[in-house]
Amino acid sequence: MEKLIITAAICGAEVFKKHNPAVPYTVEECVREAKSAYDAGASIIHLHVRMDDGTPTQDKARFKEVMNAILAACPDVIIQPSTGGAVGMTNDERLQPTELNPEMATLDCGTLNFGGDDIFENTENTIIYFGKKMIERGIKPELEVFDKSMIDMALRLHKKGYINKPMHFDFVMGVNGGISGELRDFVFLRGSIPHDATYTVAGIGRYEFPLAVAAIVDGGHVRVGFEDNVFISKGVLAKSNGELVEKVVRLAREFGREIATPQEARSILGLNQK
Ligand code: KMH
Ligand code: ZN
Repeated sequence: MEKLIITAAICGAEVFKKHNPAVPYTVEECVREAKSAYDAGASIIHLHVRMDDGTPTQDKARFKEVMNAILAACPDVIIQPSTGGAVGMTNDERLQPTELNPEMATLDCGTLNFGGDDIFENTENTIIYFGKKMIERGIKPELEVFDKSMIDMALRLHKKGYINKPMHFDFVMGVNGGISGELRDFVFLRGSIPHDATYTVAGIGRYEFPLAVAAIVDGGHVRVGFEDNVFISKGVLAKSNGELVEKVVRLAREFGREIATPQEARSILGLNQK
């Protein structure tokens, strides 16, 4: 089996210090969390950024500052900025970090309810617009799918030339409004992607580690981090993103799966070597 790529989603846009005091807002806090995850075995940092008061932002200058600071501490790590941002942001606001020519970025493949009155809007035209920008800028998209229909959308848009192969999916499972994190649903998603595609799984909340194990044994890849889950075990807050990554590394070792370095992750995902 291929080595395991671990992605750390270190802060997200919907989780705050009131949920876990270690959620990073400042540049220094982002570096601390990214480095803890990298040192533990993460090869990709999925990145959202905040203002110092915790407000989510897609500001290009803020992304540049945080990305440069993370790269100074973790020189070979793959930084994957979010183009999802936070609910309610405009498309061009969300796309700002792609102007920094990252190796990867997320591409959200459909609209969904996002709890309460929130709607995370990604119309077909939005996905096409984002897909074209990523092709133009040489960025590999991580195709965020919150439901099976979003895989179908990505496959249709691949046929129309807006998303290149080989495709790399992220099954985000357990969002309030998306597909659940049950094993049955994991098997359904996993069986719905092309044979030459890769995938990672991001289980939300209590689904994080059970789905990590499913991907480990299936030959997929794993995303963990405060964006998805702030607990190391039931009722116990994780001290850092690194602690969440360490747990995945332990689980992977139990099942005989080795951990990919960032360079190995680049070769598995077809990114240019650095
Ligand atoms: N914050 C969510 C609304 C992504 O990073 O592309 C969207 C999200 C997905 O987190
Ligand atoms: Zn995200």
